[in-house]
Amino acid sequence: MSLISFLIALAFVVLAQGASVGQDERLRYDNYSVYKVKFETQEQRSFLKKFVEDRDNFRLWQETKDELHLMISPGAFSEFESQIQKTNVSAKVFIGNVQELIDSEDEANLKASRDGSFGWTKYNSLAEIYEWLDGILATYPTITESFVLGQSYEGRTIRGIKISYKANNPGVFIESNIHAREWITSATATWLINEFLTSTDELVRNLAENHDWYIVPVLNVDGFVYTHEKDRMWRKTRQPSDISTCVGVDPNRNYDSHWMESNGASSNPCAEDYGGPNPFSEPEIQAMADYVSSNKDKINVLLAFHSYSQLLLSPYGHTDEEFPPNFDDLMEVAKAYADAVESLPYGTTYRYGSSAGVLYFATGATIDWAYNEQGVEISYTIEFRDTGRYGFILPPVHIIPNAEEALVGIAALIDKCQELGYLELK
Ligand code: 0X9
Ligand code: ZN
Ligand code: ZN
Repeated sequence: MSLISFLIALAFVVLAQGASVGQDERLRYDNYSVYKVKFETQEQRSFLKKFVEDRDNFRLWQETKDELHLMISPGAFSEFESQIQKTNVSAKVFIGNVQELIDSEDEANLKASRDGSFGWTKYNSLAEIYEWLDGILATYPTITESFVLGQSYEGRTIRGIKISYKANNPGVFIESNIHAREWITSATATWLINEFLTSTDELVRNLAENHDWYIVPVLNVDGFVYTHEKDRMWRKTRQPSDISTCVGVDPNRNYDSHWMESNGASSNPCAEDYGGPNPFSEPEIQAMADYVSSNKDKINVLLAFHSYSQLLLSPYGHTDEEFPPNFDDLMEVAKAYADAVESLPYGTTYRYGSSAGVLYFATGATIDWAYNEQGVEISYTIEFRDTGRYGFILPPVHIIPNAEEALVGIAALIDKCQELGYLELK
């Protein structure tokens, strides 16, 4: 074969497969677009979800009560169009070329890396985060304490930091980056750690010093490294399956609480919301569960950081017909967070409600397990910026504004918890 016909053949292979591997071994998403698909019936929803489950050409980005956000490869566009017509739903593009967003994120990272490694004008790698954490622990040896949740499937250490200024404080646990591609979560978690230790603001000092903070900036360490080195859009863990060539489990479906009930997770290893072969099949989730259950008497509040959608979600995830005993309090506390965010000049709004009520059925999630099985009465999933303009590839200029929103939101949330009597020592 001549070189030119080889290149033409190669181009066809690349086109047919959609995502191609770039020179640095990272998956490329040239001309992949993301669509908001509005559906009306549950039949339409299941049909569309089935349709995208097994496919390299389609990826589920996000879903709400009446919308699916789907990433489509350029090669599969006509198939997508005919499915849309067949299902009789409407679709609107909101990201034209995913690779363009990844490229500008890379550029921002490169630029920021030139003047020092760690910071909040770019997204940091796991190595950078851990190195920074070591510096923090060395600088504040009496206030901070390092802890280890355990080891990931690929053998990485899952680290956390406890910040405690005095004895007998109520405890707040923050889980972050359980989903690999949700980079804004670890950026926000590290910024909060820094604020708690360095801010001179009255509100922040009170918040920092009167509560014990347990913060795990990156829970899904293998997935996170994979998003930096191979596939920016990876969500799950990296443990291979015994029954499929598809890799990974949705760690936020893997906790042992109503596991796999009510279609709250998929049994298909290729799906983005695969619940795993059994509860706690993922070592990262087992490690997290072990840590939380042995410290549950010290944890008054648990927050799980996610993106995107600008939502506060509380239990339950397995039913929308029944509500948890303190649902009214949970709504009042969520409202305090949303109101505080709205009081900032950015104009960001948060909605709130129960997971199953506002979003969709999701079983085996961190907050439901903490609430149902560990008695943590205040537990929320917080879905950070944005609502889809950039989705997971939120430009780094958003990091500090998003983190400021989280800070005032959490301060208001904790205040409300105090008022309602949830911060008593257990
Ligand atoms: O589906 C999820 O795991 C979360 N959304 S995300 O887009 N970040 O993947 C929401 C989970 C909320 N549901 C429950 N906590 N049950
Ligand atoms: Zn059940
Ligand atoms: Zn998530």
